[in-house]
Amino acid sequence: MTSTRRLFFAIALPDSVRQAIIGWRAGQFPYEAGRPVAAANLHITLAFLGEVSANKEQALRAAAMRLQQKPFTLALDDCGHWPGSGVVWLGMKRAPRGLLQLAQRLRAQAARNGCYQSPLPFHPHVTLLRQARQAVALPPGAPGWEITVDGFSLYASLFDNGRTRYMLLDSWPLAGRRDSV
Ligand code: 2AM
Repeated sequence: MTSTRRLFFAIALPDSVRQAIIGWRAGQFPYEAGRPVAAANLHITLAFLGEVSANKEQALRAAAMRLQQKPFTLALDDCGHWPGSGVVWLGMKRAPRGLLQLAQRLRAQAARNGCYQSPLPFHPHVTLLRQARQAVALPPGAPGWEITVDGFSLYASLFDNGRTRYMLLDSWPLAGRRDSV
């Protein structure tokens, strides 16, 4: 039997932004609203790959290395709730083209390599709370933290001691002059 691991491509958030987000979150949502995602786990998923074999992982890494795209900026200025999946999220009122392009390319490569890709539209977000199945009073927006995205990463999702942990496996830079939001 070949071993697999649960992988996804994502954008890491700078430590300062993650700290600012958890401070803001603590003031916005009551304890009972949902289970807060640990600061270390805050990220924006670009492509979820599912359970991937070592061979397939190699092919996906090679594709990631070949990908050419300029850096871009994004602003986390929106907040919402998906009661069905129990997720309270931070997102963008207007996702930059660079972000949509990067996700689209990674998702196309993933599909080509046999990783199932959801037909639902891509909605880039940072998951803030899980198990939020009841109505949640949402703030009208979010502070609009601005992030320059000059790379993307491959993570493994691990479950140990009853906790989900994301392990950074590799990162690739985006090169060239930055696109504006
Ligand atoms: P979520 O935060 O909205 O739940 C690791 O699990 C990352 O992959 C998370 O960002 C998670 O999104 C995302 N993810 C997990 N399962 C997924 C799926 N079936 N389709 C798309 N994204 C998924």
